[in-house]
Amino acid sequence: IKQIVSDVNDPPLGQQLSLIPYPNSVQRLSGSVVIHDSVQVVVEKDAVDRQPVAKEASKVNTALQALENVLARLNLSNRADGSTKLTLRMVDQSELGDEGYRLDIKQNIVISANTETGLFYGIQTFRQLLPTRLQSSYLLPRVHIIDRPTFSWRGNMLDVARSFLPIEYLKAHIDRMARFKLNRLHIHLTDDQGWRVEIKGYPKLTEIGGASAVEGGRSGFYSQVEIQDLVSYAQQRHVILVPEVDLPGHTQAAIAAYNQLACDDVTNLAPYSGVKVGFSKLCLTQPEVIYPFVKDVLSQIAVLFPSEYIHIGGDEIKDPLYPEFIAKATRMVEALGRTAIAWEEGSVADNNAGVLLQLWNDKYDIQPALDKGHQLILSPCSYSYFDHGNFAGQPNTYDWCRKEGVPLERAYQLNPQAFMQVLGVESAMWSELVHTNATADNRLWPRLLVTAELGWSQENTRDYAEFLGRLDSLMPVLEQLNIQYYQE
Ligand code: TNX
Repeated sequence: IKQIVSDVNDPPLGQQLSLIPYPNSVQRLSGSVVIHDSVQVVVEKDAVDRQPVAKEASKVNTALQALENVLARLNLSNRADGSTKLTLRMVDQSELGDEGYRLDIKQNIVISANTETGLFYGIQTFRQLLPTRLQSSYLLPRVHIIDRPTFSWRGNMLDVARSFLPIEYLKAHIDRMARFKLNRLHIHLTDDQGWRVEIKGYPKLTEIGGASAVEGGRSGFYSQVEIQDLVSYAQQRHVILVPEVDLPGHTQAAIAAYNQLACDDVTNLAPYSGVKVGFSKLCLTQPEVIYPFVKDVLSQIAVLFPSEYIHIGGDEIKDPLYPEFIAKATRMVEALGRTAIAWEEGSVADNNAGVLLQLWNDKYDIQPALDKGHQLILSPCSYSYFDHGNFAGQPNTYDWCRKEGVPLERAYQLNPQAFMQVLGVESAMWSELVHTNATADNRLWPRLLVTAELGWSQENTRDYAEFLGRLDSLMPVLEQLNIQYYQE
């Protein structure tokens, strides 16, 4: 009994439940509910017609799968005579939005949502209320939770160009993100040091561009088949993959593969493995050479990544024709039926207001972009750059943006609600100095839980001391996910 009681996520009333991100509204009732060895899972169509409808199951597939996974890991069977009834209920309640849910734990358990995504997130919350270890029965606190995200964009960027990350790592990462309701994985696919995605008709991009990496980093590339597989893996976990092809700068890997993409007077055509930025560019005075290339690449990227967004980069380059290039590239993306994203520098171009701008430099003047009506993705480096140290002077980290690094508490101090026209938040892990899976884990976790909370939770539920307490209780979840997180 003692064992069971000590493991239950049921802190004293008045203290927050151990949940990250913290829900909008948590109403706790006294007492708890016990789940014995089995539950009875029921899928219902809506609040009016409370008949179990088997055919509706097809609409909640990913949620059901997630739930079955939770139950299986705890050795709970799903049986028609299960002692606790667990209902997934599709409802029509506008206050829950596209991703929100309601979780009621009383005698029985009901998760309601308007969408499959909402049900999926309700299950993630339910899961955090359960222990990770096997027990003979499970105690749950009695609660009513009503929850929906503050921001639609709750993202993380991985730079696979400087140093490659294997597809298995990306899959594990998607699983880890989904557990904390993160929903955008931005993959920085190309840069000076490598080109990581197969493009038909341009075999040298991956033969040559895929074979290089930053010194000490990993080379490699994803085939189109692998990307398709990854996309469906992410879809099942309600994560949207956001591909970035960094243009027109940060293109040495493409130039090393196809020399004609550089201007004729450029003599440095070799693959690059250093860490400098801002030295390479497509030859903007040769539109007849570069635009067909850009169009081919973006068109194939659009087919490979069916999601709404394509990121065209646009950072760190000086060229008089830069604004024109960005305007053209964002319109190409729009012609493909997608929303274009550019790093903040892209605001100088004559873009449509629908282009999203990703803010990265804390000191950037965003007013002109706001005036033009652009929505922002917030990645201000002094809070959100996870290639910076977990502490000042951490080996193999950058500190150009903030010499004290980006400790957990600093990351938590970003207040996205203080900005206008914000779509959401995204932390970025550049990989000039991140060459192994273990190092990636160390840079990403637990800081990514901050991103999850900033993107989801309301300002009035956020409290760093409480967050630390919740984090402490959720450490077994990080262990269960085999995360080699940074430990103070
Ligand atoms: C700046 S932020 C870059 C990257 C580097 C990063 C290192 C941005 C859009 N560009 O190319 O990897 O700093 O922290």
